[in-house]
Amino acid sequence: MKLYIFPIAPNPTKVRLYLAEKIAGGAVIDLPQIMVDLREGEQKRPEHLARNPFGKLPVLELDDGSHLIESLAIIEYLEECHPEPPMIGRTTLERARMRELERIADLGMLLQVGRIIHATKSPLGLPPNPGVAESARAMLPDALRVLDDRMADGRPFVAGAAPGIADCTLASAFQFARFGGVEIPADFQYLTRWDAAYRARPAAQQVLLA
Ligand SMILES: N[C@@H](CCC(=O)N[C@@H](CS)C(=O)NCC(=O)O)C(=O)O
Repeated sequence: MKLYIFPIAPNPTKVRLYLAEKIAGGAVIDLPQIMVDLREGEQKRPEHLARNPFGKLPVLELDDGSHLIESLAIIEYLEECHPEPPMIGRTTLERARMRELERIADLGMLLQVGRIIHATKSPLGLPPNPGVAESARAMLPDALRVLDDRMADGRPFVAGAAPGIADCTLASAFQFARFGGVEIPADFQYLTRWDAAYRARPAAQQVLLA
């Protein structure tokens, strides 16, 4: 298998954080990571479009030559191949909670941060779109409030006592926000604290650049 990625880009980053956490937790996963340079537009070249017709990252190339082209599907596939340590949860309810928080982090934060950045100063050179930036900025606090409230019980990770896929998505979103200058208000105190603690983890340090 091979994983096609680009550093900083949030969807590849959440898969890379997931892999770093699994490996730090003892899983043996030999998965070469190959860079497709988004700044050079390599994702739109025929060789990459053959992997993913949307021209996006990440892509997981399987040993039979077929591809998985959605970050969450890639993570769920890897998790089923390597169940230990569990990064989605052990019980039915734990898994539902983890997936719920991961979706809130992804749709409520990562996606909105991406919309703000690409609508203001897109690293991919997309044209500015003030209306999109404004609507994404208006949506962001709702998800941050829900996540902050959930973490107000003092849990060290987004869904509880152990790192999981919600942490990977959230850390990727925070990194992209820093990279793109999207400010996260400090009054989300539990999130702010989590961000500092999560970033200091050795697994996160291997992946995060900002
Ligand atoms: N839903 C997809 C989104 C993938 C995506 O938007 N990837 C971005 C990087 S974070 C990308 O490759 N953008 C390049 C482009 O749009 O040209 C996933 O979760 O994997």
